[in-house]
Amino acid sequence: MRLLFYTAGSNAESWLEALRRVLPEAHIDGWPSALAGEADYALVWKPPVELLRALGQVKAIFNLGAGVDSVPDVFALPPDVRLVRLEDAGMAEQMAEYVSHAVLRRYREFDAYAEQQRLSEWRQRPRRPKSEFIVGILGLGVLGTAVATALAPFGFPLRAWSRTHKLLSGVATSTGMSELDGFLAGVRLLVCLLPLTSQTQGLLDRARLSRLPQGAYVVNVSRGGLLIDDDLLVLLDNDRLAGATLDVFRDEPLPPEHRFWHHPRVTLTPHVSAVTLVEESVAQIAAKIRCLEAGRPITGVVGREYGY
Ligand code: NDP
Ligand code: OXD
Repeated sequence: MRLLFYTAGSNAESWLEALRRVLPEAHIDGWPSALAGEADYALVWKPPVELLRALGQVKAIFNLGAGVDSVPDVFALPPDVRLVRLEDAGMAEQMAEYVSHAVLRRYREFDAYAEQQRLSEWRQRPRRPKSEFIVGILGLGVLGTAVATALAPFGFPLRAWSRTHKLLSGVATSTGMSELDGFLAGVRLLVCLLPLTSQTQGLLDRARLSRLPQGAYVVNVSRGGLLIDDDLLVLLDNDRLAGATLDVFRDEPLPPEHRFWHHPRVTLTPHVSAVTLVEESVAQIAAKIRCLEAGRPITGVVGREYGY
């Protein structure tokens, strides 16, 4: 079996070492390779379009991440080639940690207490009614579900929005564009866990963000392209929104001149809310390759018509 491997990241050696250990029978070529056309499987992160064009009859292309938006021109891949994404692979727990922290920080007003400490001010703030602190999750897939499940024991009212109808105990669900405005109304903390697709690109613009109540918070942990940066900044500047926690950006690394860096209402992290774990990911991909070789179906195949 021949694998073609490529990552735009800096840890190619860790991937290759893990792959050789888990799939000792495989012959692994790194891109660029004259043998790309003979590969049975391609394992890629942010591949150049030339790599995809060089592939022959691959049985599957494995994306080394959950989001496939960095695979150029997904729609141009031959329709019979499966594009497979990572499903959880250790990211759900990380995402649950990150978002729980963001929610508890805002609800329990830890920033206000930090400021009080700076001023040596001993003052107990009144407890805010939890029933009014509605957390809304855009995207109730693998990661959105993990976040909702982690938040449920705290007792926040939870809402989630997805493309197709979903049922999750303790979560009020809604579906599709016609229900989006109703979903946003009343959400005090909005978590974005949608994939970046032609349907979701720029979804969080000024009009949609303005549906959130005065003083709401935004947490974007999926892709920067979902959010219109300038629209968010206007709403933060004019006190309409109280704060944003951003892990993902249109341009990464975030350019030094971007206003997000120093905005008092923005907290940012460098795309670390859920990092790809090499061992877990390689184990998942190897298990799927074994299924395919045995003629069994696999999950995580990207639906080309929706782009995720
Ligand atoms: P899933 O595919 O499991 O879930 C995606 C969810 O979004 C589903 O609920 C889906 O609806 C919903 N959705 C997709 N398109 C639309 C639409 N047009 N309208 C409404 N809902 C929509 O993905 P994951 O949960 O695994 O990952 C989500 C994203 O998180 C990834 O695409 C990636 O961009 C990002 N990510 C970020 C990381 C980071 O470190 N910051 C790490 C890992 C992932 P339905 O359920 O109906 O299909
Ligand atoms: C992913 C990511 O999509 O790391 O997996 O952002």
